[in-house]
Amino acid sequence: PARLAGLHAALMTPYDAAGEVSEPCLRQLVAAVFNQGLDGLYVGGSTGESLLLTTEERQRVFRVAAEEGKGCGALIGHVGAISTREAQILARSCAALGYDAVSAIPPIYFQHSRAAIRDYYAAIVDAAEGLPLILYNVPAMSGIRFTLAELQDLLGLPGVVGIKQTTNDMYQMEQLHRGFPGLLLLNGFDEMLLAGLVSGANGGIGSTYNVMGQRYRELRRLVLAGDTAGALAVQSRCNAVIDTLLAFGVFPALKYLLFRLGIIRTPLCRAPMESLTGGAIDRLDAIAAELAGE
Ligand code: NGF
Repeated sequence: PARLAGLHAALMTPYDAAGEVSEPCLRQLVAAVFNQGLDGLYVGGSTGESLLLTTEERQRVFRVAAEEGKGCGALIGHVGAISTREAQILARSCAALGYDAVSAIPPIYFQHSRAAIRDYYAAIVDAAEGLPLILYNVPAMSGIRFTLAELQDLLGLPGVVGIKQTTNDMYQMEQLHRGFPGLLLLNGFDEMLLAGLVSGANGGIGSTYNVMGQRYRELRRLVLAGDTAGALAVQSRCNAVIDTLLAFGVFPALKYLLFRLGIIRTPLCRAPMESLTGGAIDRLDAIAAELAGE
């Protein structure tokens, strides 16, 4: 699925001052992401705080992103949930809204067997009405660490076309690349995009693409042109920013940048996600000024 390869922003969810999902800000953010020339949107993932939203809110975010982003690039809807039933409801929404693909974390919290996890993914494919499914492998957050053989089993399910690999394990990335020709293999950690691309990833999905989309496009262009040293220089510029974001909390810090860039109106995240602490503001203001000047 060539359309799904490339660089997709993991869309954030902006709120208004009362903490409700802000449709106008969401529309502005979608437009801002596509203005950076990115290939698509990953809607309602970790970055979208999806597990802190109600099912209705997640559906609203899907709808607004589709209304604003349709025709601008690929739309991937993250439908992962604790229950298969909720994931299926969300997958049906994505299908009805004309998304290009759905994606899902494995079911978390309860310790399910690998067979139950397989059934969960098969049920999502079933509900997605023909949309392809991209597995979301994120052991640091899900607590579920798949072996290569277990991933092979899931990738063999009808309808599963790819995997979003959010791990530091570049050995497994290369094994996926080598073992599954034609697999849609998307890098998860932005700070390792270069490593992921040279290990076989054919694109990436990231939170910091919301604000540094042009840098990541340049990085990928350089990799495709064979200029690894040039790509490393761009990765280092991205990582100098990411170091600061990680120090203050990636999501609140990113929201603050979007706020300073005039794209969203409040930098709030939804509790229990913490808000920004005072000490972060000066450094983030400097980053916002740097990004605004590019
Ligand atoms: O936030 C996480 C936690 N990962 C994202 C991305 O892989 C997934 C990554 O961009 C994502 O954004 C989503 O599902 O919405 C990091 O935030 C970034 O590399 C900083 O570490 O796994």
